Amino acid sequence: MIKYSSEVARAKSENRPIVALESTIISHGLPRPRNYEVAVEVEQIVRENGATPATIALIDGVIHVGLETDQLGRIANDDNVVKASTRDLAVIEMSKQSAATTVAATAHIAHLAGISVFATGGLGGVHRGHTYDESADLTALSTLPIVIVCAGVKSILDVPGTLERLETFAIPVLGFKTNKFPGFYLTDSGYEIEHRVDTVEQIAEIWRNRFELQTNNCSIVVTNPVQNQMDLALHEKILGEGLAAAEKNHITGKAVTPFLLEHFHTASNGESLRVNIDIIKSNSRLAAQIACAL
Ligand code: PSU
Ligand code: MN
Repeated sequence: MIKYSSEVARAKSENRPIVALESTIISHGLPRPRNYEVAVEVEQIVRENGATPATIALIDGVIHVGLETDQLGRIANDDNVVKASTRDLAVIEMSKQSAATTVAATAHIAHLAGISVFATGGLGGVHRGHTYDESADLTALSTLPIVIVCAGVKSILDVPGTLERLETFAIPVLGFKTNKFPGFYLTDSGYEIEHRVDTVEQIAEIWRNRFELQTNNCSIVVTNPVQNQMDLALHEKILGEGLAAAEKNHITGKAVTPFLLEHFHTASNGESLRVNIDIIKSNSRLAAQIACAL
C-alpha cells in the first residue's frame, strides 16, 4: 500500500532515524517557484542533521513515503494536486488522483510507516469565529503516537481555543527553550506554556516515560519559536484584512487556510514567506535532532 523512496527504504532497513515531512505546505502553503526550492532545501537540512527525510504525498493514487525529485516537482507545480486530510486518503487511492497531505494525513501515514518524528510549519487548529471549523490535525494528533515539531499553531487561528482543545485531547505541549507558546509568524503568541525543555535528550526521556505510563496514545507537540519574527503591526493589519476578505469571498472548508496564507504572502510583500521558510527549516533541523535522540 505504501511506496518508499530508495533513500527511505534504506534508512528503514538499517533502522536509522527518519523525519516525516508534510506536503500541503509545498502545494498549498508556499507560492511557486519558492515552494519547490524550499522542499528540496528542507530535505537537505534533515540529512545534514543526521536523519533521512520522508516527504509524504499521494502520486496517482499511491501513497509515497519519501519522494524522488520528479515527484517532489509534481507536488510543487501540478495544478491538479489536491489537499488531502485523513478522510480523503482512501478516496484518493480509488480515484488515482495526486494529493498533498496535511498534518493530519501525514501523521497518519507516518505512523503506518513506523516513523515517529514529523516536522511542519504551524499546526492547524480552531478557526476564529467559526464554531465548527476546527482542523482535523487536532483529532488526528489525539490518536497518533508521534512527536510533531511546529512553531505553534498558525496565527490566523483562535490560539487560546486551540490550546484548550489540545488540553482536552491530553496532548502534551512542550516549549523548546521557551515558556511562551509560539505564534507561527510571531515568536510569542501571548500565551504561556507550562512545560519547557532545553535539550532533545529531555524530549527523548519524556517519549520513553510515556510508553511506561501508557500515556503514549497521542502525539507530543514540540513548539519551536521563530527567531526573527514578522513585524507585529504588519501582522495584525494583514490578519484583519485577510479574515475580512475570506468572509467576503465566502471561503469555507479546506480552502480557508490556503486562502489566508496566500493573502499573507501577497500582502506582506514576501515578509510572511521569509518567516514561513525560516520556521519550516528550523523545525526540520530540530526534528532531525529529536529523531536521532529517540
Ligand atoms: N504549516 C505551514 N503551512 C501550511 C500548513 C502547515 O507553515 O500550509 C498546512 C498543514 O498541512 C496543515 C494545514 O495540516 O495547513 C491545515 O489545514 P486546515 O486548517 O484546513 O486543517
Ligand atoms: Mn477547516
